[in-house]
Amino acid sequence: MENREIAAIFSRIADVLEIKGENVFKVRAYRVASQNIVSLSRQLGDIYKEDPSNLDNIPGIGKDLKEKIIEMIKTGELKQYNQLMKEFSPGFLEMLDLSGLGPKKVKKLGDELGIKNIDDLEKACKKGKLEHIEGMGAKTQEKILEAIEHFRKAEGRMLLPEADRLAGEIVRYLLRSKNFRKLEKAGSLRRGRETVGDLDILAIADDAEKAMDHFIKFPGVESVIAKGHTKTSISLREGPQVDLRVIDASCFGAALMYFTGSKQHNVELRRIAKGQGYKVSEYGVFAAGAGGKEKMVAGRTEEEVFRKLGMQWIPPELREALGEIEAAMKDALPAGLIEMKDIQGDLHLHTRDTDGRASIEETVEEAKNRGYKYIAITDHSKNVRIAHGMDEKRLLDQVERVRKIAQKEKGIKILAGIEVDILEGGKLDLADHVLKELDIVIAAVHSRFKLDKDKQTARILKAMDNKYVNVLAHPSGRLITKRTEIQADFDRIFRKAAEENIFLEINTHGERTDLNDVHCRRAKELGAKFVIGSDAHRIEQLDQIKYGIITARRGWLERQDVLNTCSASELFKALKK
Ligand code: DGT
Ligand code: CA
Ligand code: CA
Repeated sequence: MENREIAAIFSRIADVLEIKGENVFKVRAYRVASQNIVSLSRQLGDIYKEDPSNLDNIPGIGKDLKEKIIEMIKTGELKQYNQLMKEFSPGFLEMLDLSGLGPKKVKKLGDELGIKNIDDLEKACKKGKLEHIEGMGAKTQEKILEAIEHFRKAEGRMLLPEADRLAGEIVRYLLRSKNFRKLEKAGSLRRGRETVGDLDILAIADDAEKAMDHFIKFPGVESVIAKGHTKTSISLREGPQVDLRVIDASCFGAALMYFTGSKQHNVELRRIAKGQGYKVSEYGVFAAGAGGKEKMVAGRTEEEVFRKLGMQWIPPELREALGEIEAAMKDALPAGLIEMKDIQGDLHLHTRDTDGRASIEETVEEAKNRGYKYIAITDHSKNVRIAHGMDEKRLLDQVERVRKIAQKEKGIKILAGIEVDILEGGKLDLADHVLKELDIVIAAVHSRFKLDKDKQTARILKAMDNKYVNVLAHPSGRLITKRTEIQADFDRIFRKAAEENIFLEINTHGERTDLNDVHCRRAKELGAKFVIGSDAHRIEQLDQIKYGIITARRGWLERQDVLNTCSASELFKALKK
């Protein structure tokens, strides 16, 4: 069992014990264990194999929990957990996946209204039954309905990073068989959509039958949906379906294009090909030959197919039928579409001075390991109380420490910054005379997401008037499955950003990827510039920046549109206002 599966079980046990009204210390023990396991850099199974007593060194794991971990490593399950799950009707615990609903509320809904699942809950909310329950009310009810709507939209779909990780595991597993000559991820994952339905993998194999036999033995398999020579589908314990297709090398490019999609892109492409006298399918590009017989004229590689159709090769992230085909025919695709290797540094990072895990020094070390030329330390301001946000005095103290560390570092520039809250009326949470001391000021909305459109727009525009603001962080405020975007006139915000030399952030923390692809493309049209920030709260989260690159690419952004692709000296120039 993987660490994240073990951590998920402990976290679910904590929830369930809380619903059952068990001792708070016991509940907390499971929760802490779960969190600590998630942040381990090695697999528990490996630690155990090396020497079982090393499990004792993991913080927050006592004798009892250690036994349970060993049971899961050895048997792939936990009896206590299976037993606990039997005590609840199916669907009841699913309510815990709704944003804003914790164990306490779920228990109350069950006890007082007899609610058994999300459908019950939705009905109860619509009838106004939560209004009279202590600690809830009309507002909670509204929020729950919204959470349900979000949940339904995302149901059955994974977030991109999760899909990417799973597909990576499967491909690594498949490669252990010497049978595969080529493996490619296709579908929405290859296009980099922010959520992914099922996983599509294409292969060239020496022996298709053996390849499929190996595939269905993947350790994460729950069931085999259909098994054939050319296509086999499995479903995974973690949820999604995976389709593996074994393709003939002679038409691999055509198949890869077809199964990358999107559907709309395929339709448009075929229409244009038809106008040129070609028929395009997953088997290749065909032209009418002698005697009315069709002749295959391209298909081995994608490049070959696009060339035949008189187009540039289109990066998968752009294949959404949003003008990319026309552009490719005119040689007008973005020439320098941004890539991971263009990124020179990360300008949105938290430390343990507020709600991050790492010290400033550890963060700097991590950035150096990545070969970054610069980073910015940007903790929270005081308005974000749960994050232990800093007031002016604490910030100035941090700046002093950052400067000291910066002096000692040769290869990397360390910027002193802040992620300062935009208060309800548009004022910033910290005084100008302190902001003035910083190298970078990121302004962000973290509260009052529900203001009406005029007020919200005015609030943000006013914050952008502050002459020290360099970046507007996660401008739309949405979380993919959990929170809709704020109501605001984004065109006005994007125009103002362009005028005031304020960079719009693509924030890659958790479910943000905000700005999203559509906003990026629009903002670029309006002349705005961007920055991609990981907003990491732990050092491993610096990795997330790669998903911001994908978003930027889907938004047609090029290297020169993104601030943190430039050299350190250009960076300081760009931030001077
Ligand atoms: P997903 O899985 O919902 O996130 O989205 P996709 O894009 O991966 O869609 P999926 O898995 O149903 O199919 C993979 C690709 O195969 C899709 O992007 C385009 C192609 N495809 C599937 N069905 C059709 C179809 O009926 N017509 C056309 N033209 N292409 C299709
Ligand atoms: Ca798919
Ligand atoms: Ca599929």
